[in-house]
Amino acid sequence: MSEFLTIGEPIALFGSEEVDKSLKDALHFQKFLAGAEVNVAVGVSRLGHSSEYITQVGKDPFGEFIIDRLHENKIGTDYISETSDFWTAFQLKDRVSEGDPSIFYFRKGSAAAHFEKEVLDKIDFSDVKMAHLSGIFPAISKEAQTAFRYLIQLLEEHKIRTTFDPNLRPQLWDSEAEMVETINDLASHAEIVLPGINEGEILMGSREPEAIADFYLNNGEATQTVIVKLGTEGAYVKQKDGTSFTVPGFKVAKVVDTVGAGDGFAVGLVTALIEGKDLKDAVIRANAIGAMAVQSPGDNDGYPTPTELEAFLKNQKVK
Ligand code: KDG
Repeated sequence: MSEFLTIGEPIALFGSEEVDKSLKDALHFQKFLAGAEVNVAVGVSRLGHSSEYITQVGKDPFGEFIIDRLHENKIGTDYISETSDFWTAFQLKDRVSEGDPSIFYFRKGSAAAHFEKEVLDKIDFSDVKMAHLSGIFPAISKEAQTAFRYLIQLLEEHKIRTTFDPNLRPQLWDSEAEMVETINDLASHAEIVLPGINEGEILMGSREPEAIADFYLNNGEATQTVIVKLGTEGAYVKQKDGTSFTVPGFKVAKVVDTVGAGDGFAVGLVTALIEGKDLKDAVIRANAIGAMAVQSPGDNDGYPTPTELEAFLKNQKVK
């Protein structure tokens, strides 16, 4: 079975090809595979590790497009169910010359939102070394959240190492209070928590990396390491034993699209840990893939092969 697994909602993404045009006015779009967790599976697989992606798609052209892209990326589809009753999600993303693009989702009541937890009973955990979870899937519906919590239980039973990215998406939650309470509860089950510096303000009222890390280190017994993503500045790491360090980010010549950088960060971290690298080297790789990700228009098409990663690490300077 696979070394890596994740669960999420896959999305057919239409990325505008017209810089600084609103989604209303843009006429030309390119279609990509997207979805935070599937991005991670793509990156892990591109670096040569076997990975499985858990979800449900609709029997529709977007669902078929997603399954084809998963096969193309050699991602296992054994735990993907299909339904004729609900559509696969899609989204529009604009192209901006500065800052983060805006995104419009068509995903409410999607096929993934109706994922049934029984599929999880089929999972073979025997070779799984790491699992990546994010706060998006539990936000899309009550069924998805129930399945997500069941998966956490199974991962705990099988003693699988887990990373958790809060990935705040306020538009998917009924209220900010519900989002904060649920995300922090889910984070308490992960060995490694990966909040973004801007998420700290919402999740525990601080933009201070150490305060964010301390919050999660005291949040639950499972959490051993917190890595606060600092954007272009790199990442701050703190561990349960009190050790802490900062790993600076890499210089990026031209930012094309910031979406997918956080998922790329998770790719670097997870693959390095699967390969037995130490935490500092894992965070260097995480920063590198985050920096590579922002230089392409799709969410995950900037993620490297092993050769591309090696070349990047050899040629780049830290910021
Ligand atoms: O991290 C990238 C994601 O934001 C994008 O692929 C879409 O999954 C998505 C989401 O819910 O925002």
